[in-house]
Amino acid sequence: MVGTFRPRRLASAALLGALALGLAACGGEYPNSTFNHNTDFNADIDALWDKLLFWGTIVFVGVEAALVYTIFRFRRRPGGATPKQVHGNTALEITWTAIPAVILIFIAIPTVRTIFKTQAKAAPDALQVEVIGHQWWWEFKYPQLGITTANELYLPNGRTVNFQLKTVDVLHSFWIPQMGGKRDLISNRTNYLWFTPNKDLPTSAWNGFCAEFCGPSHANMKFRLYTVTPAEFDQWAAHQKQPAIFPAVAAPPAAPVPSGVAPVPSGTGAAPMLLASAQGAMPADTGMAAAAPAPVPVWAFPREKLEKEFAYTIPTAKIPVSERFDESLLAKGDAARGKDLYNKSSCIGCHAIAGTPFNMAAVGPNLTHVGTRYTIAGGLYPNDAKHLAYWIKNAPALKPGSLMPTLGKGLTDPKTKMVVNVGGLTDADIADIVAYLQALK
Ligand code: HEC
Ligand SMILES: [Cu+2]
Repeated sequence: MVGTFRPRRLASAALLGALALGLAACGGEYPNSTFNHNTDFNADIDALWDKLLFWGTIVFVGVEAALVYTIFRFRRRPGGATPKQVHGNTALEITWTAIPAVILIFIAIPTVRTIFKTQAKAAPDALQVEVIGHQWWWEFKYPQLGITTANELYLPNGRTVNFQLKTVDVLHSFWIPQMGGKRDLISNRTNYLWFTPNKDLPTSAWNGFCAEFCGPSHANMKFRLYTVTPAEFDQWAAHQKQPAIFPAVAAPPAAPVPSGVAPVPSGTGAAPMLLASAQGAMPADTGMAAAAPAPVPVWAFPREKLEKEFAYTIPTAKIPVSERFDESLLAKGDAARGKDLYNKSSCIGCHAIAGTPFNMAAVGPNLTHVGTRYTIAGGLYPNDAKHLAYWIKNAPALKPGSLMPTLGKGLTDPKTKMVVNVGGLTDADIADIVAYLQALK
C-alpha cells in the first residue's frame, strides 16, 4: 500500500546509481579522446575548450546560486503577505546584459583566432597527403613521394602534414580524434586540413573514422594512422615507393627451430616484416632486373605495439556457415600460380599493383604493398590468410554493400542475385591468390 512506497528512498537510490554511473565513465582508457595535445590542432581546440568550461562554470554557479537563493528567500510562507512586486530595474538589467557581453568577448576572441589559425594555408614545406574517400575505404597518396596506399596512413612526428581531402563518390568525413579533424570530403572540391603530430610522440597507432554517413558500410569505413619517427618514416617511404617485388626471395635456409619454440605460422601476417627484399632480391617485375638497384627493405609499424594497442578493435569476422572457406588449403597456397591467376582474373579491372603491367585500375585499394598492411577492408579485418580468403571469396558477405563483388565459384552475389560461375574462383584458386597477395611486401 501507500505506506511501503518511499519516494525519498527511491530518489536517493537513483541519485546514487547515477553518481556511480557517472564515476564509472572516469575510469579506463580513451582511445578516441580529442582532449589531448598530440597535435597543435588538438592543443588549440583543447585550450578553447578549457576557456569555455571556465566561463561556463562561472555563469552556471552564479545563475544557480541566485536561483536557489531566490527560491528559499522568497518562498511562500503560511500567512505571508504578497511580496513587493518589482517591474524593471535599470541597474540590474544593464549589469546582466553587460556581464554576458564581456564573457562573450573573452570567448569570441580566442575562438575566432583559432578558426583563422586552423583554416589558414599549411606551411609550404608540409608533407602533402591526398585523402580520397571511397565507399567504404580510404585511399592515401603522397604526391611528393609517389606513394599510393589504402586504409593505413603513416606520418612522421614533428612535421606538418597537409591533407587534401577529396571524394570519388558521396560525402565522407576524415577524422582522427586523437590528432584532429573532423573535416568533410565533398564531391567536386578539395578541402584542406593540416596538423603537426607532436615531435615527442613515441611511434604510435591511432584510430581514424569516417564521420559522415555515407551508405550501408559507413560504420565500417575506418583506418589506422601510424605516427613514427622521421627516420622510420623515411624507411617506410623508401620501401613503399618502389614497385612490387615478386617473387620475394625466400627466407634463408630454415634455421633449425630451437625445440619448444613454435615456428611463426605462415599466413598469420605475423611473419617478420624485414624480409626477403633485404637479402638482395631481384625485382623480377620491373622488367629491368639486371639494372635495378637493390630493393629497399621493408619497414612497417612494429606489430607488437599494434596488437597491444588495437587488441580491442580488431573484430572477429562473422562468416555465414554455408560459405565457409576450406581453410586447410591455405597452407598449400602457391604464390606464383596465384600471381598468374590474379592477372587472369577480374582483379586487374579494379586494383593496381605497381610494377606489374596492366595492373593500374583504381576502383579498389592499391595492392602494391598490401602484404605490409595489418588490416583490410577499411580497417575492418586483420590482414591474415584466413580473412583475405574469405574476403576474396565473398566480400559483400563480410562488408555490407561492398563494391568488391562475390568471386567464389557457385556463390550468389547479394547485389546481382546471380550465381557466380564464369570467372568464379575455387577455394584452391583463392588460396593461391592469397599466397601471392601476402608475398607483396
Ligand atoms: C569490381 C571491382 C573489384 C574487383 C573485380 C575486385 N576487387 Fe578487390 N576490392 C574492390 C573494392 C572496391 C575494395 C574495397 C572494398 C572496401 O573496403 O569496402 C576491394 C578490396 C580488396 C582487398 C582489400 C585491400 C585493402 O587494403 O583493404 C583485397 C585484398 C582485394 N580487394 C583483392 C582482390 C582480388 C584478389 C581480386 C580478384 C580475384 C579482386 N580484389 C577483385 C574492388 C574490386
Ligand atoms: Cu564515408
